[in-house]
Amino acid sequence: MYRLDVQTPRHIEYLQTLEKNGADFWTEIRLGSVDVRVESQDKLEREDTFTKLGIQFSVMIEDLGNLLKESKTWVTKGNKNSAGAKHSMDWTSYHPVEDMHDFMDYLAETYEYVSVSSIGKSYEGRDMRVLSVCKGGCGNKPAMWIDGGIHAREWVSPATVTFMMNELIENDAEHSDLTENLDWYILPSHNPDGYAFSISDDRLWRKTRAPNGNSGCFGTDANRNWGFHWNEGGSSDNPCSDTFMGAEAFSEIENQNVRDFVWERKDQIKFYNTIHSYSQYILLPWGWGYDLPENYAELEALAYEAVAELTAVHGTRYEVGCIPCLLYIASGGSLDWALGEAGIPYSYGMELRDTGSNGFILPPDQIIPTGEETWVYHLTAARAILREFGTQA
Ligand code: 0X9
Ligand code: ZN
Repeated sequence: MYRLDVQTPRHIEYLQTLEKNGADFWTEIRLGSVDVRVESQDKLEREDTFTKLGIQFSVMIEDLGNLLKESKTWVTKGNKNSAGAKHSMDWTSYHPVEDMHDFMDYLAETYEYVSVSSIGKSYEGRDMRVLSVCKGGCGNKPAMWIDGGIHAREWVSPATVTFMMNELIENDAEHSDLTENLDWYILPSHNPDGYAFSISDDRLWRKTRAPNGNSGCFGTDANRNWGFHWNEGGSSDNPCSDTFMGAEAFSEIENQNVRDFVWERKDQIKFYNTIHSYSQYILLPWGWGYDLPENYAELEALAYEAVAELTAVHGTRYEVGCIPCLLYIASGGSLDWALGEAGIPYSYGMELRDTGSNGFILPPDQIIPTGEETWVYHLTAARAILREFGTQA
């Protein structure tokens, strides 16, 4: 994996040619920092071209092949380590979505204020399950929405989301104001088919898994498929591209399922966070362009407050900013829809660890520290939501 410093339109043109010829980019092609995978047999030739074109480069991951091989040993399936264990989830390895669902079932069986519901099935027929955490019944308090795994290969996202479920509920006594005064809706896997495929076949798979007509290519980028300013830039109409927007807005059943669940609760939900990796960014709307929403200052203030607490946990630094300010234009993203269509005021995206040393292939010993700091981010955000929308005396 190379990290390139892209400076001119000529650089961009060259990289676009590489992409057309099948090169795997881990970021969009844009001015600034771009991460790209190079096959080892092409190494010298590529470096030569980078130098000729004046593209500065550094090696981000020396031996990705080896890291990918190693990452096959990072998944545990249905293994209840200790006798009498109630579920097989842990945060020292990655798990298939079935283990996450068992864990959610365990929480729902154990705590009367926790329930699990299926919001529909994925294209391949997997359940999409949301955990609802509502003391005294759902629907009477301001609510928090968290989802993970909209992009299949970003494994630390569902791992972190389930870590936070555990913290929110099993350690409720330490922060019971959060469940007394708020409802929580948590979806660990927005794209269970893609996630399963990234475990079984292609560790770097990003999209959903529905076939795209007779193109021979599969999957839509579920974070380019939402119906607010859909197809307004930063997405592709090529069904083989990793940022394929879909044949139309909400073509993906997974997106329809999430849309319908959130829409029904749109007046209740005040905070929406869709969790990705990597880069250590808090992403603010809009993704479709450089315009800023009218509540941008409030969005930014809450993010900075919560990031300060996140950083205090393990020293991890995050940047806060609008999507094109930090990354690139990306239309059809879920957080744009959450604010622009559903009217959820505090709508964010988050790119978890790291900044590129492992990228998407984050070693499992980083799940717990990532979970701990991301939890504190949400704890702080939740208290800010309570300050503004809470009704308790
Ligand atoms: O490109 C994306 O979808 C996100 N980055 S990632 O590397 N995780 O794929 C950025 C999301 C920008 N968010 C929205 N447009 N909503
Ligand atoms: Zn992502």
